[in-house]
Amino acid sequence: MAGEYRFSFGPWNIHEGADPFGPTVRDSVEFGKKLKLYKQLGFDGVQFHDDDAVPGMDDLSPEQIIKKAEQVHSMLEGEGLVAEFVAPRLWEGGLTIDGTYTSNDPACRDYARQRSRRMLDITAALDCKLVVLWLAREGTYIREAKDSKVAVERIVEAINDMLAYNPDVKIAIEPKPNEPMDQAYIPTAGHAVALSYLTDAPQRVGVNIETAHVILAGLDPSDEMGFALAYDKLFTVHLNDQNGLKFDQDKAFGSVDLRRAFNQVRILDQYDYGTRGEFVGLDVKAMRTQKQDVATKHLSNSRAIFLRLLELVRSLDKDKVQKLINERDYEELDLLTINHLMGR
Ligand code: XUL
Ligand code: MN
Repeated sequence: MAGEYRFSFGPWNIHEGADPFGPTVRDSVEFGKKLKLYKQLGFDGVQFHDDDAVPGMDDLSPEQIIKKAEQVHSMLEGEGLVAEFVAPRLWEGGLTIDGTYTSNDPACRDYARQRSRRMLDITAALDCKLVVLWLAREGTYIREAKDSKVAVERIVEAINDMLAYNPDVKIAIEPKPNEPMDQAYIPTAGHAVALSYLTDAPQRVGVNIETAHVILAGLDPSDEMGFALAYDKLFTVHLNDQNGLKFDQDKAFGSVDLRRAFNQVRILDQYDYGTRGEFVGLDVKAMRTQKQDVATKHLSNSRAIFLRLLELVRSLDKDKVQKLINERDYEELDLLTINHLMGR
């Protein structure tokens, strides 16, 4: 069964374990060494932030950026890997404190536009056709700080600029309702899909559904996936897990709520996710307590849980399920599902 789905993660998913209350607890793993781990762990795709590929890109010329990205592309080829997507890391710089595309300061908006174009140069150099936009700082801490109508128009304008600059890419918006902002402008799949129809090329703008982000919005991840699938806009996923409404945890897939994870795998498999080249993307973090030499288990475990759940999805007695739906006996369907998850 493994091999039917291709899996990806980002280099940031192997990390040093710092949190807002304490420093790093593990050594950094050099990028080249991380790449060597992908195949060993069962992964074929690399998710990139622009500066994962080209560190310090703000201090480099466009030509230097492209050259460096081409070198990274050769490294990927050497490992038999492909770049799944590139995302602009727009939330760390001094010019993006008050937002990027929605900043009130035109100089900051201009920086965001230029940086996004460089990100698209990197995408092309990596022979990659997908961009992910997590709109980290496009929101407010207080409602009075920005105009929410203008903010949406500015996001559309920025996306149109990207669509025109690199006509080969599709753009997947990764909705998240909060963190770092109090309120984000594009918090759910519904917002992202609606926004896509304001752009110049709606068919090229879709979504990346992340489990944890959906839970933070108080919604169900498999339903958000179904919504995006109904619009043919589920360009990729960020599977992980989340224990209630708190900070974004990025826990291993299925580690909190197996049934919720089962339903995500179920909707993906039911609608042939992956057959148009989509990756099963993870966005997971190792626990801070994890020691250096075993700090990739969250990745291999998430993949293994997905594949085990896939077996359960496919072995579920579909006739029985349909019969119970026909009879409207959802109590029995509940038990059937739980028993199935418990291996009975
Ligand atoms: C943030 C998040 C990001 C995006 C990529 O919560 O999930 O890592 O996935 O920018
Ligand atoms: Mn993510």
